[in-house]
Amino acid sequence: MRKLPALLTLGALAFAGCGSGPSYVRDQDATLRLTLDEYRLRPENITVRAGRVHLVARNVGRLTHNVAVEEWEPADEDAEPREYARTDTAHPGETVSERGELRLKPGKYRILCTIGNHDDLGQYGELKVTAK
Ligand SMILES: [Cu+2]
Repeated sequence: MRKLPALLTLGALAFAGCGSGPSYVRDQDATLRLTLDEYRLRPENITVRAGRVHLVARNVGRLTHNVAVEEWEPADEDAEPREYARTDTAHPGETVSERGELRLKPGKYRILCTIGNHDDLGQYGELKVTAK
């Protein structure tokens, strides 16, 4: 009986450590809920079902931020990545959402802050859109 908690702990550790890639946070009700600060966007890896998607980004930092959804890799290396959506600029303490209607097909997308050089400073993440 006394071994049970230890086994459970080991099981949890094994589960947390398995898989080679990043772990993805699954959205709730097709809404990507993101938190922004200097210079991060959390969760960094998020997954959502294809179709209509909503962005809700809360700025908990001290500078202004936003969120854009771009294609992961432009087909043409020299081309600017296509942008699918962008939120308004969020001032500290504000929550913003997407402008217009955002619909995404299955695939991999980049989510990032387009303000200043925040993207270069690490304010980006990966969005995986799945068919189901
Ligand atoms: Cu930013």
